[in-house]
Order: sequence, then C-alpha cells, then structure tokens
Amino acid sequence: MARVALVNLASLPMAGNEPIFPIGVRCVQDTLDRAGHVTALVDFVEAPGELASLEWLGHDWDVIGFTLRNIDPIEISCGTHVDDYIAFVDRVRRELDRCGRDPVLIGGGPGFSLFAGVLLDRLGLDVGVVGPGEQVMLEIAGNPCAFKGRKAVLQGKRHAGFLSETLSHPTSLMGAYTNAHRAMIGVETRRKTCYQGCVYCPYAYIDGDNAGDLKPMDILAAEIQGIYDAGFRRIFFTDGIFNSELRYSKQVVGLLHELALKAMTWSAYFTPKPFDDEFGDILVGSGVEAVVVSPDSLDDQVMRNLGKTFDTRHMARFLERSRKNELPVRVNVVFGGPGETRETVRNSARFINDHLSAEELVMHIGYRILPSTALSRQVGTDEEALLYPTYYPFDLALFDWVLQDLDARFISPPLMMNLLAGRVAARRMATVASRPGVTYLALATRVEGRGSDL
Ligand code: B12
Ligand code: SF4
Repeated sequence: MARVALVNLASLPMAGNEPIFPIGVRCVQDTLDRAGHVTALVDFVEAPGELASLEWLGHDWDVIGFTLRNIDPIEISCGTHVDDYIAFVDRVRRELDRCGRDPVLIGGGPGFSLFAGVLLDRLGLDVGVVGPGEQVMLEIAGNPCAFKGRKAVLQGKRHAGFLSETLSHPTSLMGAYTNAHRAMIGVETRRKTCYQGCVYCPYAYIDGDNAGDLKPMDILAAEIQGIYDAGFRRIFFTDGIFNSELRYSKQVVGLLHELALKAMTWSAYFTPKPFDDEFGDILVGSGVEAVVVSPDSLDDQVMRNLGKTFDTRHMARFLERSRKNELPVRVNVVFGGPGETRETVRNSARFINDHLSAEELVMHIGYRILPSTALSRQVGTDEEALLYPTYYPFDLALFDWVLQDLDARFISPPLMMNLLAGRVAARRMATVASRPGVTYLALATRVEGRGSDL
C-alpha cells in the first residue's frame, strides 16, 4: 500500500486559466483507491489555502503525481502556463528538500502527454506518463522505489475498469466546482482514438491505444445521475468526436431522454458526417446546448489540406438538418491553415455569410502547432521548440482579409478584441526560420514577469 498525493496543477491561479472539474486525475485517484492505496487530491479550487501553506506536503508521501491539463491558456495571447508549472514544482521540490523527503515525482494529463519528454526534464520529474494513467500509476504505487530516478516517459495502457467501475466524485470537490458560474463537468463515454486524421490534431497521440472501449449505459447513467445530484446542470462529453459511431451516440442521447433530468444540458464536439435524420431527431429535446462542429475552414481545398473527411456540401446538409430540428449550432473556424490564401478566405467568408448567424460562428486566427501532428512534421519542428505557443506560418494580412470579407453582423466587440489580441500577440512573436522557405511565429521565450509567484 502506497501513499499517493495527486496535485491538480490546472487549479493553480494563472493568467488565462479557468479551472474545470479535474476528471482525468479523478480517474487515476479512483483506480488507486480501489486498489487500497492511500490517496489525496490536492486541488487549489477546493482548498485555496493549500497553495500558500503547502501543508499537504507535511505527510510522508511515497508518490506525488502532478496533472497538467493545459499547456496553453484559454486566450493564447496570454502566453503559456509552462512557466507557472515549473515555478510551482520547483517550490514543491525545495520544500521536500527542506523536510528531507524524497517521494517519486510523476507527471501526467493531456497537456503533459503532448510535451512529456521536455516537461519531464524541465519539471525535474522521475517519470512521465503519456495517455491514460490508471495502469501505470498502479504499477508505480505497487513499487515506488523502482521508479525513483528513472527519468523515463512511459506509455499509458488500456484500463479495463473503465468498463466496469462507476466513477463517483467526492462531495467537497464537486461542491467546489459547482460554485463556478454555469459550471460544466466532463463525462467520458468512450476510450477510443478519433478515426480522422486532422493535420493539427494530437488526440490520437494523447489518447493512445484505447482499444475502443464504450462505457456501458448502466454505468454511464449512474455517473450522470451522481453529477446531477451534486448540483451540476451542464455536461460536456469529452470524446474527440461524439457522433463518430452513430449507433452508440444515439444510445447515449437516448439515455439522456430516459433519465429526463430537469434543466440538465449537455454539449460535445460533433462531426457533420455521419449525421443522419434519426440522429437529428433524437437530439431534439435531449438538452443539447450546442451541436459544436469544427470544419475549421469553409473552403474545400483548405478543408482537404487540414485532413477533414467532409466538405462544404456536408456542412450545408448538416446545417439544413439542424435548422429543420431547430438545433442550436456552433461552427468553429480557424483561419490561417495550410494553403490559406486571399481567395480561400473569401470562399470561407462567403459560406459563413450565406449560412450562419452571428452567434453560431466561433472564429480564431492561426493554428497552434502541437508535437506529434502532421503539421509539426510539415514545418519540421520538435517538441522542445513547440512548447511555447508556435503557429503555422500565416500571412498577417489575414486579420484584415477576415474583417473585409465577413458581414458586419459577425464583427462584434468581443471578436474585435479577440482579433486585436491575436494581432498584438502575433507581432510580439518572433518569426523563426525552421528550414529554407518555412517560417513560423513563435512565442519563443519565457514570458516576462510571470511564473515566479506560485
Ligand atoms: C473535452 C475537452 C475540453 C472540454 C472540457 C469539458 C469539461 N468540462 O471537462 C472543453 C471544450 C470545455 C475544453 C476546453 C479547453 N481545452 Co480542451 N480538451 C478536451 C479533450 C478533448 C478531452 C479532455 C478530457 O477530459 N479527457 C477525458 C479525461 C478522463 O482524460 P484525461 O484528462 O486525459 O486524463 C487521463 C490521462 O491524461 C491521465 N492523467 C490525467 N491526470 C494524470 C495525472 C497523473 C499523475 C498521471 C500519471 C496520469 C494522468 O489519466 C487520465 C485517465 O486515463 C482534450 C483532448 C484529449 N483528447 O485529451 C482537449 C485538451 C485537453 N484541451 C486543450 C485546450 C488547449 C483547451 C482550452 C484551453 C481551449 C481554449 N483555448 O479555450 C480550453 C480550456 C478549458 C479550461 N477551462 O481548462 C488541450 C490542452 C493542451 C494544450 N494545447 O494546452 C487539449 C489536449 C486539446 C489540444 N488542442 O491538444 N476542452
Ligand atoms: S476530427 Fe477532431 S478529434 Fe478527430 S482528428 Fe480531427 S480534430 Fe482531432
């Protein structure tokens, strides 16, 4: 039996961070608890005082695990969370040294997984875990000494308990997060890597080989009921694509109808294909808050370049179906992908102007390049170089083109602020040449004045 502290670094007060319920690290904790280990989850939303006091370090932990959800802040122009993580873990290490303690230090979580190699080193950890953490953490807790000083990145493994164990969360942690304005909690329905291959997307890498496990309906029902009873009224299903397997997605939506939880709403990332009439019908009255799709461009060539397996015809059909059923829709568009030109911006803007209302468009400029993606291979950059926000090369005139081409109804004050912040951030970034003819924008250095106060 080991003593394991799990620290939710996503709950640190950081510029551009809005902590959300830490479901990933809760999965890990739940598995360790079931195996009889003694655990504590240190969360600074639940217990803000623990940040200054570090009282939790007063116990003799065998293992301390840090979960890093996001590397990038919500508004990417705010910079990066990396410096804050480094400063905090340094502080923890100094305190451990002072007390003469030397537990095994582990890193994990989706953001960590992306940069496991470089973060293992910069945070000074013993082991880093890529992908699902339950099984590796069981191995580590089973024999902590064997992992001390290992300096290795381990690949997460399939966790069979996903199919049989109902995840229920501690009341005080749930209470801390239901207090947030319109609090939303993540719910996992599947452990399955996305079948599409978008060039910028690292999900297949982060999720690892998850064997395609689909959570049984009775377990899902119990989890959703528990969340509801704790006071949450908004769910986000965390799948890469919620409706990639229509049959199963229909069962999940059917379950929500059956549960009929008053005022409960939900959302997820959807794809316009597969999306049939029956699915459109079943979504009606299920509490779906927004059917979020990410064509990212609405120019067929750029969509192909991005690796999308659908085109503007599918988008038009999806919108038609949604209108028929009066479903609320959100369409994510990111200008500045591979092959974006003056003409392709015009094409996307034309589709947007013809098909969308102002509140249906969510728009950004610039593709943040992440490691282990086709985009990172295209520009020839490695994990280390990408740690600080780094963008696929795009023409800075994009900001003007978008403003010229979109109808006035899309140009709201928040959008203008967003574009302005993006433009300022882009100007602040260095233009880096990666290989002949390829340059990209990178926030390449430590952000001034940040990361020292945690
Ligand atoms: C669902 C999701 C969302 C939902 C979250 C809904 C909710 N309330 O939970 C929404 C849409 C709101 C969202 C928003 C954002 N997201 Co998001 N999101 C995801 C997604 C698709 C799934 C995350 C998830 O919950 N998975 C299910 C849980 C159970 O798995 P998990 O957290 O990975 O945990 C497992 C392992 O990581 C590991 N593990 C976790 N902790 C630990 C600890 C230790 C010690 C160990 C060993 C292992 C371990 O074990 C767990 C169980 O197997 C991921 C992509 C992905 N495929 O992971 C992006 C992802 C996490 N998001 C990302 C980002 C950037 C964001 C935003 C900042 C985007 C933005 N600019 O607004 C915001 C930030 C939100 C916030 N306030 O923090 C990035 C983070 C990396 C980065 N670039 O910084 C990801 C990886 C996507 C990407 N682009 O690469 N997101
Ligand atoms: S569809 Fe979504 S989850 Fe799948 S590869 Fe593309 S961006 Fe990633």
